[in-house]
Amino acid sequence: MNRPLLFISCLVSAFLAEGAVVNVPGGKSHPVLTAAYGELRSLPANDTVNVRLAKLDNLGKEGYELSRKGHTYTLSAPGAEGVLYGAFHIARRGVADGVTVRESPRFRTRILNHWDNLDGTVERGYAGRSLWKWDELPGTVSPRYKEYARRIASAGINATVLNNVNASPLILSAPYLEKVKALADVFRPYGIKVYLSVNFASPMALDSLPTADPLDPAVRKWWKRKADEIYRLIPDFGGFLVKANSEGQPGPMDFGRTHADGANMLARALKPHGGEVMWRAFVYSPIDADRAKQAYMEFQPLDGKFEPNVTVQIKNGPVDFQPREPYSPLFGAMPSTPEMVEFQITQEYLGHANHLAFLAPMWEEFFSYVDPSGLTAVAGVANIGDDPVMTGHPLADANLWAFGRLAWNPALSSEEIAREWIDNNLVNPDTPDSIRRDLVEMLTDSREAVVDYMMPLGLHHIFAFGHHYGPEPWCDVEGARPDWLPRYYHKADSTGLGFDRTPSGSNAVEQYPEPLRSQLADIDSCPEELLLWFHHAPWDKRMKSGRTLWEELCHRYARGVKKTGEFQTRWNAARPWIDAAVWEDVNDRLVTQARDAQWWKDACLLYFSQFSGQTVTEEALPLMHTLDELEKVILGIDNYTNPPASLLNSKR
Ligand code: GCV
Repeated sequence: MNRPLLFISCLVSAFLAEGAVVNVPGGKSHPVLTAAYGELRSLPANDTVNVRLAKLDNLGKEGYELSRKGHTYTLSAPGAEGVLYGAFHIARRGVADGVTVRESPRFRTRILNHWDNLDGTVERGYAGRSLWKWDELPGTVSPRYKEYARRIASAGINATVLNNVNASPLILSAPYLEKVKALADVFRPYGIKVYLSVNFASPMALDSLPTADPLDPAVRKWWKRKADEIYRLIPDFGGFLVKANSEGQPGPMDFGRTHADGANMLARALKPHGGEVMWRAFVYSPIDADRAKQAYMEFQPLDGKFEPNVTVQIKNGPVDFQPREPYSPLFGAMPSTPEMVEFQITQEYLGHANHLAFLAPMWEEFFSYVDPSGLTAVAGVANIGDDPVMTGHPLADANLWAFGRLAWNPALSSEEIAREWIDNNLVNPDTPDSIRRDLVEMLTDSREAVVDYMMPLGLHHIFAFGHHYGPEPWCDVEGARPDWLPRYYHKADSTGLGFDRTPSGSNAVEQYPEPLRSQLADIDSCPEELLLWFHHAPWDKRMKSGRTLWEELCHRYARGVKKTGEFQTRWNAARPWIDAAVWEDVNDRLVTQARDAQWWKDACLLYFSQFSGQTVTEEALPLMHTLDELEKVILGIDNYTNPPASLLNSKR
């Protein structure tokens, strides 16, 4: 078997066959319908698809109804997009014989955020360079743009922000807008709208205005003209994503204004064209308040002050995409303001493209706390680059798929999504059920394994400085902001471990509604997964398992390492059923993951044992490194200096 690793791989291979019989209604042509019919015709020749365009109760323009009798499908949809999504549903063989399914997306906007820079680099990208070849555009349009569009549309994604939220003003210059138009033209037939991240100081940078004050008439006029210019080129342009007054980015507060003033000014410029603003709530400054409290403190008082076409985009957790965080308390706290969630598909904090970490369980967990009906949209920071499989780790493709599927239907389970992806993309059709089951379990266990070997029990942000890959709970960088350093978060001392966010500490718990607030504030009712997020727990605290906190910590680190060994065993067993190149690639990465898990366990347990005053338990032995050795490792983005020999035993 040598199938390309694509969501729609069955379609791609079917291009070689004669193609299905597709009966379509007459009438006007539409670019999305043309693409949809193309997808349907590339189904196997023994399939027949009857397409009907009809108004259907309770189905929006992206919805569809689909039934199958043997090899004959009936696909009805009110709009072209529905036909396209229905076509992809057939392609993934998602409908049983004799059954009728009705589908429509839960969220209006299902959007990727690319953190791609105009120089071709990708911030927190681990899959090569940017897919967008800005130097060649608009003259040369790479075939990979269409491949990308089909691929994300097949997962149900309908929008994309092309550039980094740390935005270069240049993206709004006339030559770049021509490039953006070329991409929008490729994406349109796949139902994908283009958005741009904008730099709030663009009027100053591009046209030398003396200010970017959102209440200044000349600034308002500048943005209005810019919006008009964009819509002349791209009539269905989606709008702007903005990171303002965050990590050094300019924003309205530089001019004594509020986030609402800034967002509303942009919203008014876009409104006549039907565009919208996604304004990020990822803000924190080096002030006394606990970093986990700051987004709420800054944004909650602005509830009701935003224009209707502004949505506040909030990261899933209150700090920054950690392997496990509680949900951000801003969700549900701004009832008069549209809110959307930002997930991170790229694995900045979960082992980059080296570690298997299937993220559907993390997002499923989020939706178990946050009611999807309170959200208008879902964003995912893309894990896409120009490497051959686009996502670096071949199994990270499942995360892109999971993001799209959960943005379509947040009630789907991680198991269902994993199975769907494995069946359509990973294994060949003769694969025994037991192997499929093992692979599903390997995926669905993987995120918890990462939590265990990196940051169990609610520990967070104990990474090496800067690139967020390996462990450095001891990290100290002269002059660095305290809230960028691990000690700020783990607060290990002789009495215990963890960040006290109860009323006796930072009182971050007060931002959560009752009864959750009281549950989190009480050390005995706080879920153990979040214990050290909310509490400075004593080393001898008795856990549910009967172990002390210290013993439980050892147990969880050991369990994480053990899991990485099991992944290798399962992967070995699946070898005959998987494309050889994909198997080899993943196998190498699993070896690296197992090495790193050991490294995390040794580093964290040896470091924390200095405070607990206890030795590492039997279960967490052997230790392959000494703390001295590990503290001498100077981590770099792609390498490290002074590695102990044990860290060199890997191909990556
Ligand atoms: C795009 C974290 C990341 C940054 C990122 C930022 C954000 O701090 O480390 O690389 O910047 O989040 O989401 O804006």
